[in-house]
Amino acid sequence: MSILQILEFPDPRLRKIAEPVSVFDATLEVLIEDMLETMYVAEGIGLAATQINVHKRLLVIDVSENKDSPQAFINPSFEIIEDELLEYDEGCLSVPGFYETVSRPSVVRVTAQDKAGENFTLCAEGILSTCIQHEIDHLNGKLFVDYLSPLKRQRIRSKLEKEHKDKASA
Ligand code: GNR
Ligand code: NI
Repeated sequence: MSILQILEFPDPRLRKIAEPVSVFDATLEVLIEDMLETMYVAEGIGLAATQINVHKRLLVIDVSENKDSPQAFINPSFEIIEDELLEYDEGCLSVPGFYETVSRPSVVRVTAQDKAGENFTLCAEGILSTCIQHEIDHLNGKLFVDYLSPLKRQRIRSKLEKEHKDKASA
């Protein structure tokens, strides 16, 4: 298994729109395993393929306490079930060190394929709902900072750009 490098805001590759997965083979299974390992090492609860510079519609999630419930969603989509909004303090492995409140629909019905290409659907609420919506945003080139004010987003951008510059010259 391999740990993959996670792109960081404002990397323009995070803005690419991912393409549907059409081949369900051993290569896809390896990619899922590598994404899960990368997510666990980074201590995230989700990871979208876009974040590791693979522009395919694929994401992994584990919102369990014991980190023993990995889930992969391929070609995922969702429908809003409950118009009520849930506020959550969101973070992102591609925006390290920043947490801001984002409101999203509280309950969604998610439809996706598993690694064998079988369709499944589930109803998500709470952190699972927030996380799946956050990950599907990544597949569409969207980041949680896009929901913040331009001023907040610019501050985050400047700080991360400085960190990247400092790291590059260290
Ligand atoms: O690890 C993560 N935590 C998190 C917390 C609140 C809302 C969304 C997330 S997802 C994030 C991992 C990540 O960046 N996934 O794209
Ligand atoms: Ni993220």
